[in-house]
Amino acid sequence: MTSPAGQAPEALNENEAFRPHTSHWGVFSARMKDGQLEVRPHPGDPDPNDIIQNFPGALRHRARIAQPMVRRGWLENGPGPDDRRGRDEYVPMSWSAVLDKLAGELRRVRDDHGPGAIFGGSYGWASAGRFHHAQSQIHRFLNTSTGGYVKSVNSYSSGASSVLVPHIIGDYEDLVKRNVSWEQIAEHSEIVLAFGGMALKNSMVAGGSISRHVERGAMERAQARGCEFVLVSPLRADLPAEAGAEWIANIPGSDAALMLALVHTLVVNGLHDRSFLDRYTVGWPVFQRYLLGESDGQPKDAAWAAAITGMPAEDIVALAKRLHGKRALIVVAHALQRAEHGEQPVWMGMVLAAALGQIGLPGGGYGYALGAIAYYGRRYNAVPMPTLSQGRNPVSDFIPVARIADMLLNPGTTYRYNGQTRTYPEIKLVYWAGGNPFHHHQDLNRLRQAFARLDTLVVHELAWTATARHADIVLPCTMTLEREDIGGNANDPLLVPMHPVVAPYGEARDDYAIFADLAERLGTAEAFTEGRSVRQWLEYLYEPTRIGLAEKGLPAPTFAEFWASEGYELPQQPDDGGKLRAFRQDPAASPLPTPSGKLEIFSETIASFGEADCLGHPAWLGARYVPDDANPYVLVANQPRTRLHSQFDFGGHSGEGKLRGREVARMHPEDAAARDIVDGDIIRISNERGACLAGVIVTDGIRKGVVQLPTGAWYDPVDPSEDKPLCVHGNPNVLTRDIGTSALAQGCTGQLTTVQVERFDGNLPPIQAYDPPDSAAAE
Ligand SMILES: Nc1nc2c(c(=O)[nH]1)N[C@H]1C(S)=C(S)[C@@H](COP(=O)(O)OP(=O)(O)OC[C@H]3O[C@@H](n4cnc5c(=O)[nH]c(N)nc54)[C@H](O)[C@@H]3O)O[C@H]1N2
Ligand SMILES: Nc1nc2c(c(=O)[nH]1)N[C@H]1C(S)=C(S)[C@@H](COP(=O)(O)OP(=O)(O)OC[C@H]3O[C@@H](n4cnc5c(=O)[nH]c(N)nc54)[C@H](O)[C@@H]3O)O[C@H]1N2
Ligand SMILES: [Mo]
Repeated sequence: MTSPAGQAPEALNENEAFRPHTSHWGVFSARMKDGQLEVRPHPGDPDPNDIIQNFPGALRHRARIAQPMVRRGWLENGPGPDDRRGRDEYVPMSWSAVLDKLAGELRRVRDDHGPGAIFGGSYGWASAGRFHHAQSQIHRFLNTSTGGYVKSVNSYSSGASSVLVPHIIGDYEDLVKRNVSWEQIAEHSEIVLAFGGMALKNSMVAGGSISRHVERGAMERAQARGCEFVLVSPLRADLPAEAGAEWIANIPGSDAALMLALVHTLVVNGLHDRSFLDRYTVGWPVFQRYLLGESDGQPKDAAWAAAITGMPAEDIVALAKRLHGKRALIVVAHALQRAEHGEQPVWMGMVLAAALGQIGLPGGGYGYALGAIAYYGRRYNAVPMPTLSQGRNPVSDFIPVARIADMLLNPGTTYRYNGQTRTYPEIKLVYWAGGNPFHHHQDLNRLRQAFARLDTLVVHELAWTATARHADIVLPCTMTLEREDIGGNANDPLLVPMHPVVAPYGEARDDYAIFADLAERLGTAEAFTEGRSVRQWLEYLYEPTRIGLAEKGLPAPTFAEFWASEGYELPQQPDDGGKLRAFRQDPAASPLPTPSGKLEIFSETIASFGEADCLGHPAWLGARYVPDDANPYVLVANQPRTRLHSQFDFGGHSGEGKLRGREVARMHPEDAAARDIVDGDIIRISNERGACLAGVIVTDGIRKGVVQLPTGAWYDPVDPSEDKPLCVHGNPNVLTRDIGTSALAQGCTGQLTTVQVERFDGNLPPIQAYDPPDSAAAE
């Protein structure tokens, strides 16, 4: 191995001490003993979770990719559209041969079509670790070595809110990360109204690292102090028992109507905070005319909302009165905006909090997405975090991230996004490292058609995900426990030396090493590697943190001292409520970064875009998920408890949560009885886009008429040559619709759809998702 990136990590210490590591779901330590991986959570974590227990079974699972592979059709016929992707054979190849081929293909696409024909958005969560962060690596590689790439903007998490919030509140990060904290809830909140809840299954996770899970304890302390929690959600488990919550099981997708009726009730009873609305907001008068029905003839009152939400009118009125006069916090989960018209509940949540006059007060106001991820509601670190520079992308073209299938299927056509009319580029090559579109995208049968159109699909993966199985070139990468790194998160104080505990699986290599050797072939090695080995990069990335500590007059360990430690506690910034608190204290001196400097209940900017599905003020635009005879249930496709997305679905903890190997759906007892379904059955969930099997738990913890199936079971088509094969494993994205939230944001709408459900009595097909695809003899 000649490139600096190829140097071996330090010697591994089998049978010895546990050494620190971290993951998106918690800091832990690990060791190999007698060939077995053992993991245990960080001793300082008050509420660790079992997702780390997916590591031992996953480490050497047959689903891992052992060597570089090339799809037979691509090898034989060269680059080009091919609907055999997803059902073709693979041919193993040596690293040097496969990288020669890939470098040649990158050169061809760049020279013949320009870098604007390369899609390198590569969305996905990858693994923790500040250096081996797959997106940073791939973007840095494409920027230095191919002349750039078409990127994606925003996320599947917050596609609608991250576009909306800058127009109406200000900086998105300030809203979710420097606003109401768990410390404030424990101490100050008197009532927390949580739309979509703050499920502990979700706050298990924080991208990058998390050393302390505080959410359960904070809710417990608040409740013991007398704080009331009210959960509005189709699932009771969306708040923990510790919150002692009252559960309102509303109809999915109806929250904006409920919020309108709550504000309507405040207004007609004179309970809205007029001085707050005058001083801190713009556009209330226009909105109030809509609210009272003066502009459209329909007052948005409790009786109107009762039919839409499934909540009795008198309960809506009582809830509005209960919110008044208290330190009230309105929480809106990300999930509510991952649906058609998802902008509306996010905007209405702000309006409700403003009408209560609570924004900017400790423990009060608007806690958008609080509890969805464990880096929300925390303090920021006071020193810089190690960060790998991605360099500059010479290509300015982009798509909103969830529009990928639209882009591939409709090159040259136009679409609306954030006030612009944009044109989809013509993409020839897609390069993915660190994400799984066959996990995250909607309408997977449509995604397969989109990928069939490409010249070339390249994937770096540690396991045979469905995305890897559709690729033309599959490059096996290391998993986190096979490499050294620095772990941390800007909202968690512990900086973690991540030690490797085992040698790479098969021929797997770090993403960095793969890109370094590709860059060598493209003549850009120096620009990509800057001549550093992995260890030299870690030392280099650590330096700004060390300098930050020294400048504060704090002990500033050298890299060697940090590396020998169990982790280093960084200083944190005060929990000061951020820009919203400062704005409340002095709106003239600390205006919000919106066009008016205030909270925008009416946005001139959004109104000027003229979109029918996102007006100048929040509104009820009609129900989007209405059951009918063909599809009588609303499906909630939310985040899984036993893993992060699709990661290590083949691990032990994820497997234990399944039923006869299938992902588990939840149904209400009356719905189950009507279909002769009992607890433990296998069901078939279907609609016009596709079908999947799932196990079923029958429970009264779900609203009648709603079926819930979490994401993350690997796509497992029984016969991939069919257009709409049955997924035998329970991936809900064969059912969800691939459509944007609105012309404003074009966000992901994967959370909700409508479906049919029946008992499955046929022979149960085996799970094949983890078996490597057929491969031919080596080249
Ligand atoms: N129906 C529906 N769909 C949804 C959602 C929903 O609510 N409903 N939620 C959406 C949301 S919020 C999100 S964020 C997305 C998540 O979608 P993704 O982030 O794409 O899902 P992950 O399973 O985390 O995919 C990460 C992939 O990276 C691989 N990986 C891990 N480490 C490395 C590494 O070091 N190098 C490389 N090359 N690969 C690595 C893993 O094996 C895994 O396949 O899903 C979205 N999809
Ligand atoms: N264990 C685990 N934790 C995770 C993740 C994971 O994969 N596994 N993923 C992480 C990521 S990337 C993200 S972005 C966050 C996502 O955070 P969210 O998007 O908030 O999480 P979800 O679990 O999809 O949805 C939360 C709850 O919203 C409820 N809900 C759905 N639709 C509606 C509706 O219309 N109205 C109301 N009132 N409630 C509704 C559902 O019952 C659901 O359980 O979670 C993070 N946390
Ligand atoms: Mo997400």
